[in-house]
Amino acid sequence: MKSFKVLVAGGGSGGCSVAAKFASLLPKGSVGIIESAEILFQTHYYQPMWTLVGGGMKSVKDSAKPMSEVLPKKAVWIKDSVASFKPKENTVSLSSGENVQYEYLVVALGIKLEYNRIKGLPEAFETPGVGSNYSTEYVDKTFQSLKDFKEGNAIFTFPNTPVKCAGAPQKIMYIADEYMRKHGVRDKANIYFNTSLGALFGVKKYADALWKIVEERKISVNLMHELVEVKPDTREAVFRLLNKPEETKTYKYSMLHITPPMGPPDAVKNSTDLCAESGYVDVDKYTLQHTRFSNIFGIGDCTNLPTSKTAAAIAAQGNILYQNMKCVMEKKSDSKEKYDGYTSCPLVTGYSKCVLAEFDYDGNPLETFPINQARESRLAFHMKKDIMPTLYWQLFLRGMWNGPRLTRKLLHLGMSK
Ligand code: FAD
Ligand code: UQ1
Repeated sequence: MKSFKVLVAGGGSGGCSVAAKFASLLPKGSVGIIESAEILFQTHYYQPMWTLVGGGMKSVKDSAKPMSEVLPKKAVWIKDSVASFKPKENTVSLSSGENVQYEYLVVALGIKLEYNRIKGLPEAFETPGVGSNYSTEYVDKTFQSLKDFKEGNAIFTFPNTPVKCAGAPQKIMYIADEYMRKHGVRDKANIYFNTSLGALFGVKKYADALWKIVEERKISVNLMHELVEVKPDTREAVFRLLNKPEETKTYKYSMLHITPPMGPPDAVKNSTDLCAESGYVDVDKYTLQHTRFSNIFGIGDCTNLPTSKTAAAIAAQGNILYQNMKCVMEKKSDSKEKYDGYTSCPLVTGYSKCVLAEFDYDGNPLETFPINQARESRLAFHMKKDIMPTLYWQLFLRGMWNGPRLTRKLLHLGMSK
């Protein structure tokens, strides 16, 4: 049986960046990464770019690099998928039937997209007007639908589950609004944000700013609306009204952008020793250590950390995980490093502007720059579009970006948390 000092399950944002940290610390071959990414294409995607792909500003190709280029060279890539975890035996079972043993395990399997929980999907993606920025398969359809749009309803949805990047479902709506204005069809469009949530955004400071933007741009927000069915033949989308669960409301669409329901990966959900009741990896919200197995840690979208699931959050989590796991490995008393829930969402509001939300577990803003980041800014847009991709590929994935905490402290002359 293969055996590793540190085994990392998943080679996405969290898995790759944490594996890089441990691969630098330990001798060659000590770190194993199980990553199934599309056995044929073996690609790592920079998912935050898909918002820009949906708006025609970048291509899917721009968001991709071969997995072999990004995974740390000193680590061993196990090209298989995790079937289940056996934490009591310190092993992971693979789909091939093999088992892999570990001393320390990091779980970083991301979140699962569940398009098929909506009646009519995924088939409706083959019909005009329906797209989704959450998948490489459907993101080009978003821009195609925008280009084809002539008149009618453009509807943007938000599911009744946790999601990754909770701002992304509305970013594409602001981009679409600007595109339609530029192309002279905005007068003939009704734009709807039909969200399952009871708020436009979880943090008041940014929600207030976004409400002003939707009002200015004449966008209709329908709260507590969950998409349950797409009928491509009649171009209708059916929503369950969550405050009157027996009732549904049907909207005609010319364009429909779908954010799918999401859930924990099967391998986590089915390993009851590993997951919380919600099905996500059960970790301590401050240390990222598993609540029952001291040699297991979790990071990113697959965990039950009560913060907004983003790569920015993972940048901050990565260093906390590394410090705390290293302490356990060296049998030192607990490290003092505690994760404060830092997360960030660059809420792109068009083709040149962005509201840069940054906040902690308590919803307190933790802004990097000494300006009011709830105001739309060109600088934030430039950072999102032109700086973040390089930072992601060159620093973050190599385990060398732990988020903007130090920059924030410097720019606030040490007065910020
Ligand atoms: P992932 O990066 O998804 O990695 C999980 C990995 O596990 C994948 O490589 C997968 O192939 C692998 N895997 C899954 N199951 C198995 C298995 N059984 N066996 C082996 N391997 C498996 N974040 C930001 O910070 N800023 C943004 O602006 C932003 N915008 C976004 C816009 C969009 C449209 C989307 C989709 C996401 C956005 N995000 C943004 C969120 C960010 O991309 C994710 O939160 C982040 O990539 C999650 O990292 P992860 O490691 O948890 O999961
Ligand atoms: C960030 O650290 C990060 O991770 C690499 C992102 O993902 C792409 C982000 O979108 C953002 C906004 C941050 C936070 C960084 C700064 C400088 C605010």
